Amino acid sequence: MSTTAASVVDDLAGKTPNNLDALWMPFTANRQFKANPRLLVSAEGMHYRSVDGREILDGTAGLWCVNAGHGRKEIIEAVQRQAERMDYAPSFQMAHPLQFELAARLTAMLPGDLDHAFFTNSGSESVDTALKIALAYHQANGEPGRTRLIGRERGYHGVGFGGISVGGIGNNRRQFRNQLPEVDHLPHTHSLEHNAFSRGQPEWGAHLADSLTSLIQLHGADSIAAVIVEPMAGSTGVLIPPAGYLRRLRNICDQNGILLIFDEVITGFGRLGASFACELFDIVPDIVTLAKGLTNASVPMGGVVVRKGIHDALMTGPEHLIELFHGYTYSGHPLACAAGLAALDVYRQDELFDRAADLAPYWEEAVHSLRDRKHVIDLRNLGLVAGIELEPRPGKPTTRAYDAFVRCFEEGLLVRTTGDVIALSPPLIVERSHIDRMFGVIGDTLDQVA
Ligand code: PXG
Repeated sequence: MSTTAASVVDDLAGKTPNNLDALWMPFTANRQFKANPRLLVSAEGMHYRSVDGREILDGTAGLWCVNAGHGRKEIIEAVQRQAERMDYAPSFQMAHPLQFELAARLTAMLPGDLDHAFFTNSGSESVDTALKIALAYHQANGEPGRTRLIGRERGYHGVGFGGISVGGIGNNRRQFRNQLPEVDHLPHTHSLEHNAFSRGQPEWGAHLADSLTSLIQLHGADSIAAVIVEPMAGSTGVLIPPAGYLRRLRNICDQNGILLIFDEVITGFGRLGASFACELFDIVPDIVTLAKGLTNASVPMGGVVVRKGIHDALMTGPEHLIELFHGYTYSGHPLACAAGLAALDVYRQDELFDRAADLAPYWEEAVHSLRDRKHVIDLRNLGLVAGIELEPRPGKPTTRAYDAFVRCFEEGLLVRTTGDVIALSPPLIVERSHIDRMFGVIGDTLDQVA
């Protein structure tokens, strides 16, 4: 029997490979994982199937990205069709039609004059691109001294050097040490003392945005290029912005000529029950970074959307010269664009962003039903996101949440943990019955975990 290259996909779909050694896995305890691997081999709708044939309910939309659920036929067909028509087109000084169409449709979804999209292949690349655009903008705008970048403690902006510099997660920085020099951080907004068990946006904490004023006093407004925040911090363990906080940041940035970047890699595409966080909070940032849900995660893709004024400030000088010395081989890759166009269609046709908003109250009740379960010290929710914070084991932080994650997986539920927080972010097609099952499994698991 002749084997085709494609049959490799089928051959490997049902077994654990003999050699796990050659692969160095990202953000994974490699040795621990390989001693007891968890392999997923197929996915449809709300479920994965594991290599041992078990159905796993997806409580995390993969990694916050499969917003329309798995295996969407519309997306598969679009990618297949494009793969057959044209695999790749050069992205520098050449183009193909799909990328213009996707840029037009994407920018039409964003508020205000967020009118121009630059494509990347990941959230990390989107963040580094956004930071570079901010710097280039100020230079073009006659303020080359604006070079400082402000992030936030506990922020996650991917793993590029720009992203870890403005990011505020110690572990992601410590091993590498050498980072962008002119960076400072706002305080994070998490407070168990004031906000534990809040529903939706906590009341306390808008004043924390005023720390930006202190940083402006410290460094001088004319040295600061941009502030970058996740409108809702996901990776660090689901920190919901206090009511009024983002508005204050916007105002302070406006008063001081500082660009505001919303990193919407997680919050984009319906996650919070609105198209984007900027729509939900009615705030127009200057730059938005995207990835994940842009293609429903079917093909890697990211994007940066900027306001007209930023774009136009760079579209100056002789027309034969490149305006921004930045880009990727795979910027606007044809397969990614096909996937993106199809994903946007699916979101619209299935009205998934409204669906997330409609389900959010039920979700909130389910989240807070865990209040009296063992180890729970906080519950947080917004849209279809939840954070369940556990009391750390004395001297062994993160191990309790990790044990809960492994047990949930054994019970057929995929959750995500970060530190001692269990984070949930299901596909937006989730049904009430799935929600009941998720919180049932988690509640029982917490009672069993030591
Ligand atoms: N910005 C934000 C806000 C993110 O959440 C990135 C940038 C980087 O994206 P890429 O595509 O380069 O990974 C992210 C990524 C988790 C988790 O479980 C979160 C992310 C990635 C993997 C896991 O919290 N966010």
